[in-house]
Amino acid sequence: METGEKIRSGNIRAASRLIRDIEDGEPGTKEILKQIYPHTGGAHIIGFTGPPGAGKSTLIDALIRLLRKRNLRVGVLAIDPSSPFTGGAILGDRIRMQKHASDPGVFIRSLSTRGSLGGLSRAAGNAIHIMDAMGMDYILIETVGAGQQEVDIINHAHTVLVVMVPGLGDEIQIMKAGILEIADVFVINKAHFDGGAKLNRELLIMIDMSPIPKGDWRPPVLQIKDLEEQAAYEAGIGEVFDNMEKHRKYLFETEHMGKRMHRKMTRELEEALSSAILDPVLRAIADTGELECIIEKLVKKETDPVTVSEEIANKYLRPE
Ligand SMILES: Nc1nc2c(ncn2[C@@H]2O[C@H](COP(=O)(O)OP(=O)(O)OP(=O)(O)O)[C@@H](O)[C@H]2O)c(=O)[nH]1
Ligand SMILES: [Mg+2]
Repeated sequence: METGEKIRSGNIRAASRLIRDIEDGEPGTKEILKQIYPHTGGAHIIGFTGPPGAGKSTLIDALIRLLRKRNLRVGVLAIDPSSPFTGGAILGDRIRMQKHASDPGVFIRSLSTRGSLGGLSRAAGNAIHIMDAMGMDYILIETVGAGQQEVDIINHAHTVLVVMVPGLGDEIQIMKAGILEIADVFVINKAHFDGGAKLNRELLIMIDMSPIPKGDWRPPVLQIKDLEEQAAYEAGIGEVFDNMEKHRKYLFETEHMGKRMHRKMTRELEEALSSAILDPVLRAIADTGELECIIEKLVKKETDPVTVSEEIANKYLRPE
């Protein structure tokens, strides 16, 4: 069987290898991505973002269990180096995650934020396509909500959950800038802890004050009880799932799925163009040592970035 077919049959080993080969820049991976692309589009993609330690991985782990109980297949992509998925967290979390390793209906991968040549968002996009082609019903992406890079990754999702936790103070304030533009559902973890009610109130006020057009989706604010109170926690997870489904339904029943797909495709095209045009040019000038010379000249102000870019474009992008 060819790699593309193996992936479409849900072969976890083939998918892992392809993701690794893409990361390593192995030749031939683009052909496989082309082959599988027509078989994507079936998965609902959910982004989870929020400050470090807010409980994203814990929430995802509980959702995996819920989805598996319903016989739904799930791919998980973790983009946080400190995430339990990537092995950076405390032992208990790692053991919890490993439970899923033997389940063929679960495929968990992590992407490192370090040394990801050619853009993390593109790498995430490719990994999502692979999981989608594998026939996953849901793809859950975890990122720590901070910079533009994370927002770019989140743009690959259909539904975005922002996970928050009381007591983080300033970090939350920082996160609030622009958060409404990306959040479809807010989840307050450990909601009954000190500051939980205040956080809830603040989020509701923020949503009330935002100019959401009438009839459009208003992000619900869900409150999750402590993990230790197992039944209450599970009930909270059920509510998260219900709201994921509600949002999915909303997207399909309105023009919003189309809008999101437009945004997603714009992003993917930009990333593919950068892979097809920018990367080879950068590689070419790096290999010849030209890049270093250019940077030296720039540092000494012997030239400027605009002039240099024009010269490079003339040299490398001129039609045959
Ligand atoms: N008591 C309690 N602890 C929780 C709860 N949810 C998560 N935790 C713990 O809080 C810590 C952080 O949770 P994670 O799920 O790793 O948080 P995260 O948002 O994925 O963190 P990063 O990936 O580092 O950004 C872990 O030790 C969890 O076990 C909860 O509801 N109650
Ligand atoms: Mg995590």
